[in-house]
Amino acid sequence: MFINGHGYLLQRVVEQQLCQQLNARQIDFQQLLERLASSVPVNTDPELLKVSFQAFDQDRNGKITRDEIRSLLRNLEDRPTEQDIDDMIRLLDTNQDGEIDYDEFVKMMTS
Ligand SMILES: [Ca+2]
Ligand SMILES: [Ca+2]
Repeated sequence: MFINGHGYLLQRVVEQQLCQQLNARQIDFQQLLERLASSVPVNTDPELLKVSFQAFDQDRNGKITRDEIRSLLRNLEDRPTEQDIDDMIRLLDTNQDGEIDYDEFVKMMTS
């Protein structure tokens, strides 16, 4: 199994995405992590949920595809395998249409 579960993985993605956004305001990664550590969990903050969904949905069509997940996770230090990506999609894609929409994403993050 890949790191400590998908919630943790998604949180890492959110951190990375927020870091990129905050870089423009001269906040470094260490400060960002401290800020995140002292703030509410990602899954209770609607703004963070939106940011994290948009981090995955790179073409902004409202659906996350396997390719989008793969290209985003490739940037993380803990590189997932194809099996990890399969597991993640299976977990998220509750209506099993092969893509993850915002409702499915939110349901997973807040459950
Ligand atoms: Ca998309
Ligand atoms: Ca779906």
